[in-house]
Amino acid sequence: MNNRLSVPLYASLLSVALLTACASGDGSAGSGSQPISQGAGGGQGQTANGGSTSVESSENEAQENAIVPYETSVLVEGLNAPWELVEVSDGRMFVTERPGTIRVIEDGELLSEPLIEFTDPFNEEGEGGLLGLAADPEFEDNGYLYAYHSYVEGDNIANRVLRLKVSDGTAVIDKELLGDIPGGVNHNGGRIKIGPDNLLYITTGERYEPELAQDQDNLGGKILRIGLDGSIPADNPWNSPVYSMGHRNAQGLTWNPDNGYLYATEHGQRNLDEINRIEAGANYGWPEVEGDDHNNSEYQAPLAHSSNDTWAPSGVAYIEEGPWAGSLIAANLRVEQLLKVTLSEDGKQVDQVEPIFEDEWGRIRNVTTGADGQIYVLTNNRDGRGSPRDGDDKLIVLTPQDQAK
Ligand SMILES: [Ca+2]
Repeated sequence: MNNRLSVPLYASLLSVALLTACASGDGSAGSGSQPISQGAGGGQGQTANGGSTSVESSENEAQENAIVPYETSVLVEGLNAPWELVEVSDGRMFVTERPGTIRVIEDGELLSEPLIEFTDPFNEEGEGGLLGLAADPEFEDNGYLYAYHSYVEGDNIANRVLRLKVSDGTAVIDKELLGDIPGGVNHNGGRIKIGPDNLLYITTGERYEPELAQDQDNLGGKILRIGLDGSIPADNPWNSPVYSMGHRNAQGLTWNPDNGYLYATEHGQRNLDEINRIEAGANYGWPEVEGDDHNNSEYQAPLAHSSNDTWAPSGVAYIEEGPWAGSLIAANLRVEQLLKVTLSEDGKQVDQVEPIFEDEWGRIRNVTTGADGQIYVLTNNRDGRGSPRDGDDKLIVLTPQDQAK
């Protein structure tokens, strides 16, 4: 189980012809281990001589890192394509299942009764359905959750962000905060998280219409930011919900709470999956640029990308405590692993990426953090692209070895 690997990295200046449209960023083809490349891309405006640096992990480092410093255990089995997990102040966990239910975990038990089951106009097709979930910082007092789901609107699929109100063991839809987000069978984005500024950040996809990502006025292919009441923050860059643009299908968001840096994962077209640091008003390039094309000064380069390989990254968590503190851990779907992303000290670059738990649990949808340095992992073998095994899908808990009993 403890098969943490360290793979040599190299900075790459890529000129990869990307002529083949893929089935989806979620990746439906077979898996396999692969070398990991890192784009050493820095900030906006980087030039062809933008100071790329090579990073190589030595054999010695690989040896030192050979043990995963966590104990793993399965907390819950029998989830159906879970997408997001949030823990609230009373100790309950709420888990979204893509087919349209929010499940409740109480005292380590998955309750049979869902918190809410979404109905018409709810839509679950392809990658769409019930995706992101966030709990209000004042949940204990107001019972508010925020959810992102696909729905049918006329002949089209769209996505929307709802505020839910929880009372005891059930929830009702309280208010639609933002609707008409472009949706489709695939590329619906769907991660929602509340930032350190108490505002709601939302990833959206371009539903296979790449030009949407470069249309500043369209909500597709973006990272959005709205108030918890649905309002548009006064300091948003374009007087709209749009916070950053040029994204293909970002599905992971996380902050370093110490410096406020926001990181996002994004599915590339066929490869070139990205880890980006998100800044207000920046353009991350899709579909004009993928990976770290240093020959442009217009688009923000990723901190790291998968080069010719695929990660298919979905949820990501900044680890605040425990053995991996200061790193990002990303869920990978197609390559069926976690990706440990070591950030530079200033948080503006990626020093190393390493696959962890390769081929251990199948497709991984999400990673979140819990108390005492624990890390929660959601598998996704029942999402239509995986091979479900006994007990799938699972909530797996990683507990730091010095905390494990
Ligand atoms: Ca990009």
